[in-house]
Amino acid sequence: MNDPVPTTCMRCAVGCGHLTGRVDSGYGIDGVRGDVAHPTNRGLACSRGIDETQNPDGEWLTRPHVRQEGELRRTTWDVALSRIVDEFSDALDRNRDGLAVLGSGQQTNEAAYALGKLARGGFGTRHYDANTTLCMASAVTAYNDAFGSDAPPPTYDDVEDATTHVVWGANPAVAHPVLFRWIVESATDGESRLIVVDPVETKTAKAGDRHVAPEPGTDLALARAVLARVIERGEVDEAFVEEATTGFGALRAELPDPESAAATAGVSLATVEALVDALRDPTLVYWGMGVNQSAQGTDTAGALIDLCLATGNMGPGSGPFSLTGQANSMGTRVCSSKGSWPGMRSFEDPAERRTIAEAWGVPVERLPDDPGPGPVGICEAIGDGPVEALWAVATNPAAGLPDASAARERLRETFLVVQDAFHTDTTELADVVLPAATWGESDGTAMNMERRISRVRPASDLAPAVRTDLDIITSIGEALVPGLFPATEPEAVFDEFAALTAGTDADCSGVSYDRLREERAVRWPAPSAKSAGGYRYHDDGDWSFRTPSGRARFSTGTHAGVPEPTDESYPLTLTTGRESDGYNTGIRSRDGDAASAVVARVNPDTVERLNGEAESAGEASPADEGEAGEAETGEKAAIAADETACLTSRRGSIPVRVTVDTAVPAGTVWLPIHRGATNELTLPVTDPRSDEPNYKQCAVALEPTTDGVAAEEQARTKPTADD
Ligand SMILES: Nc1nc2c(c(=O)[nH]1)N[C@H]1C(S)=C(S)[C@@H](COP(=O)(O)OP(=O)(O)OC[C@H]3O[C@@H](n4cnc5c(=O)[nH]c(N)nc54)[C@H](O)[C@@H]3O)O[C@H]1N2
Ligand SMILES: Nc1nc2c(c(=O)[nH]1)N[C@H]1C(S)=C(S)[C@@H](COP(=O)(O)OP(=O)(O)OC[C@H]3O[C@@H](n4cnc5c(=O)[nH]c(N)nc54)[C@H](O)[C@@H]3O)O[C@H]1N2
Ligand code: SF4
Ligand SMILES: [Mo]
Repeated sequence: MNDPVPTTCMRCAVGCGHLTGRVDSGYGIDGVRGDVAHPTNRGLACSRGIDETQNPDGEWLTRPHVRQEGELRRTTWDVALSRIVDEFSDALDRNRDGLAVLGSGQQTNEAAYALGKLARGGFGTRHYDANTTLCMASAVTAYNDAFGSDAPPPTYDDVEDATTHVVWGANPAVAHPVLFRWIVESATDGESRLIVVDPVETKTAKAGDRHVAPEPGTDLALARAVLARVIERGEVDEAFVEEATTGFGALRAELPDPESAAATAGVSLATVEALVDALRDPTLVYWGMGVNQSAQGTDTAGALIDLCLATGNMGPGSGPFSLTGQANSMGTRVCSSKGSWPGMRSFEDPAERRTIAEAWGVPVERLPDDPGPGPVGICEAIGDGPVEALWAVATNPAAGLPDASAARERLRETFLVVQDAFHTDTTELADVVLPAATWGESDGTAMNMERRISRVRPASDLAPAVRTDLDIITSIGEALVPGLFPATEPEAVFDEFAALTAGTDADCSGVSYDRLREERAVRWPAPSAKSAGGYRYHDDGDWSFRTPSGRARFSTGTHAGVPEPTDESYPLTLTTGRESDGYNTGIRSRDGDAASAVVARVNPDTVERLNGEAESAGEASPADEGEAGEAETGEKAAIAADETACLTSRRGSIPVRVTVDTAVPAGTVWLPIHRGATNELTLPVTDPRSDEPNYKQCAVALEPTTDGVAAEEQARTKPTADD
């Protein structure tokens, strides 16, 4: 590898430092490996992080396109940008909220900051959000509720010191491999242990000492059962609760009895006892999408924080540690003006709004005073609200949003600008497509899940018609809001952002590109050029949370049931998750299999039960009611391993290839999220506190077909309304 460039992996929020090789001539990168000098990973890296960075699948965008006479046609940047400027200014003239913007945790801080500045300070729209709301918003809301500030208190340094590791609704063996290695190393040390809470027996669960398998969507009941037993057994850390928290009495009064809550979760009391036992040792509670992506995601994340607070599992070697997903999802939280102003300043606080407006040189009335309805709500505001134009940057909502067919219909209705590095499900619907630089081509910074800022550096020149996100955003900004971007170079934009965070909880003002060159990565809060953050809220042995009382707050959420329970017509629960070799909507990892059916993992008992029921129903299996139920031979259709079947929810119907797998519990169907078809089935219900969708449970029916063609046909003809 000649002259390797130190950079940060942009595939997940572990935030490993990589060294990227330059090609001798032309564009592209030549080899990627872990950076031994990087303080986060010390040379470690995972194979997918490397493969997908150096050799992504996907069809690159190389030129701007505009839609003419119904077709996307190649064009010049001048034509594309002037079309955008005309349409955006028309939309803004009618209603500031008529222009919607969607950003991403896959942009650099510099691009995310600039996009937020333009959306909120330049356009003044409420309808701005990012794909990070599909991901981390419930954790963010729960942290703010509990601590008066976002982001996990612990850091990676605490992993080594923990004795109990509880991984709840996350599969880091697949999603965060390098972190998972540290967790396993710590959990196999002496008396240490790894407990995994997941309905599915995942790779992470298989590696654990105990697998707790609740019924899908009952985590809040389980967490409350554990807390109720902590109290009954006298395991509360009274001194910590007394000194550093509020609201324990109110929570206690709301707690269910442990037996009934455990029964709701489908978990034995012995399992609850084992969790109580384990929490007596220094414990890190990690969680992921199995918790956040729920209509009660905020309450469930809050209940995990409550468990840590009540058992005194706060402080080095312990605490609530949400596993951030996308590489720069944390950066989006700190700098993008999505749910809080830069530096995590409160959105609703008029004084903070004035500070930001002054710094940006815009009238304070232009800045919205609420952060808007989230990506699902923004999409619904096309048609049902004022949204006339939508600009999607580094996100693929046509595949990533729940109830994706309905979302696609709406996206078709609006003037849609898509800024991406690859052709996606969303570029297909776009009116203007802008080819952007991606991993290995951009300059800037990213923040990992433990608050560490690290440089992202290009190892390749840009292809001739490709431009960086920051360049595109500031160009559109300059045309529509002249003077908004006095600085357009990444380093100057970083400095502008960092200065705005001075004195805030997420103080990055002591971080500069020069410092990052020296140290590779620095954790915030870093108020001076020498300081860097560690465990939060715990200074010199005293607790100081960012709430008005200075104490952490318990929450009171109780389990309310899943939003779409199973019933006779839709008797199974669909859940969705990640695979090792797939990435989100699969744009960089779909290996030409778009035409094949999505693989659905199903327990063999489920298959047997469905076939048995169909047979004993005598007259017909459910599919026979459709047109393609019976083979021409007249044989009764049945669901079978490695055969195609039809998976239907109230939103839609797709062909799937059935894989029989005992890791998936009976009554559940598991689909990977990496294919566009998956979200045709999912439910657009969101957590009212965080706006995060309930991606992890909805009711579905699995029905046999006779062959793949029949399944396609059946999927298309199946009535999708609630019939
Ligand atoms: N290989 C790979 N790595 C990735 C990504 C990727 O796409 N591929 N994406 C990145 C991103 S953006 C993110 S957000 C992270 C996500 O990382 P994770 O949160 O680990 O991802 P998921 O697989 O979506 O969900 C985690 C687990 O939740 C479980 N689950 C489902 N329903 C329930 C439930 O009701 N209760 C409980 N307790 N668990 C449940 C699923 O079975 C699954 O194992 O991964 C990041 N890393
Ligand atoms: N059913 C179900 N749905 C889910 C989830 C689930 O668990 N289940 N998980 C949700 C989660 S956690 C997430 S994070 C979302 C992700 O949802 P999306 O944002 O819709 O999906 P991604 O595939 O991450 O899309 C990111 C896009 O950014 C582009 N890109 C990458 N780098 C750059 C860059 O530097 N510049 C530009 N302009 N473009 C770039 C990629 O090519 C890709 O098209 O999906 C959500 N959807
Ligand atoms: S663990 Fe995450 S950040 Fe590290 S190399 Fe793998 S994908 Fe990249
Ligand atoms: Mo995510």
